Amino acid sequence: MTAARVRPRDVESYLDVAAAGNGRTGVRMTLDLLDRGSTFDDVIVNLLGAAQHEAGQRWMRSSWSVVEEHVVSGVTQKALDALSGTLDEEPTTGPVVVTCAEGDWHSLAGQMFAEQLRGRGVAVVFLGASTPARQVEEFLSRHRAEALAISCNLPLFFGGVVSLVAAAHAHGIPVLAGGRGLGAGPLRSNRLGVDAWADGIDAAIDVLNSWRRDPPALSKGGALLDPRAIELNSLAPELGERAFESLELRMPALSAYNDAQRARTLEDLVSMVRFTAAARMVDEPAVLSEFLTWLLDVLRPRGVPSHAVVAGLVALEPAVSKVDPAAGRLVLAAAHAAAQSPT
Ligand code: B12
Repeated sequence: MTAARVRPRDVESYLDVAAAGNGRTGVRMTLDLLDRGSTFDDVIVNLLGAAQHEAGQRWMRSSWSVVEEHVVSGVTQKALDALSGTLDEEPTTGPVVVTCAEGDWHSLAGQMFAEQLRGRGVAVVFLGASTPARQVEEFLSRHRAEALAISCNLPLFFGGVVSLVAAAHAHGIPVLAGGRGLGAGPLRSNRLGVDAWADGIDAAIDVLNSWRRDPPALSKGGALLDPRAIELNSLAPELGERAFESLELRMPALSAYNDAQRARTLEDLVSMVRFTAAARMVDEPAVLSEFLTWLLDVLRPRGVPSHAVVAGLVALEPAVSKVDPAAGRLVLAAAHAAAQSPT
């Protein structure tokens, strides 16, 4: 039998059954691919991961609602658990504790990585979604761990990553981090005090093996984030509301918005402040510009023009500058860039 790699049409078929809520068939399709010779990693990344990614794209294009995304994620959870149940070899290394930073509810990404580790013979304790650092520290004080692996899926949780690093270092445990929130290179992780960043399972296994031979020197405590960035993050709801009020004076169209539209606009303003704070925490403007590119892509199919985003940024700038002048400059630069984007 020749080993079958997961193909794009497998992802399409999986999404059809998963979106219909057909968990049993979704699980069977997943296990069949494994039986036909696809590797464990291939099924996790190229079937389940690709399906989850496509669910996000369909939600973004407004062709699916949150309902379909939730239904597909539920089936993926079952499929992932079933895959995990096929592993019968005793682990040979570890344990590694895998967790999501506080606030981050994208447990599936963390669990996919956790199962990939198990598939490579590493004993894993997966703590799940959003875990407060103090409780992780308490757990690490009672359980031996070779490393703490953090899954960070949005830059909004950088503060949580820093607290987790401090929690692990307090017990002499090195920290590995990954996930889409940390970007495509080690820069963000380095600035957050993480000991190593990895883009996937192969690099992660290399790091863990090298730490076993040569344990890394650990810093005491976590990274020192700019206190103005931390303050900006905690003031985000207040600054968003202030900008909303000034936006109402400048954009008469806002008075015709219904309650739901007003709430979403306020939410977007608060997110703009939070992503600005995250960009400042790692000193990387791309954190804000990537968020704004994503926001424009989300709002376009929902009929919100790019000049509304520009107006939001302009309304935010004075209040943001008062807390953190460097962040104010980031917001202005982002407004100029957003003004060039297609409406
Ligand atoms: C399902 C989902 C949710 C579910 C999560 C359910 C769950 N139990 O996980 C729920 C409904 C909770 C959710 C909520 C939100 N979500 Co969401 N979500 C998704 C979706 C569709 C799939 C996520 C997923 O299953 N990932 C699993 C796989 C696909 O992730 P992966 O990154 O490929 O994982 C691999 C690697 O990253 C790596 N890895 C992961 N962790 C680690 C760790 C280490 C150490 C290493 C080495 C590697 C590693 O290994 C994994 C396996 O190979 C994504 C779309 C996407 N493209 O990811 C959006 C997405 C991430 N969400 C998004 C958003 C906006 C949100 C919300 C803010 C929405 C809202 N307004 O409420 C909230 C935030 C909630 C929170 N506080 O966390 C956006 C983020 C946009 C951005 N700016 O970056 C996305 C991209 C959707 C989109 N296309 O717009 N979401």
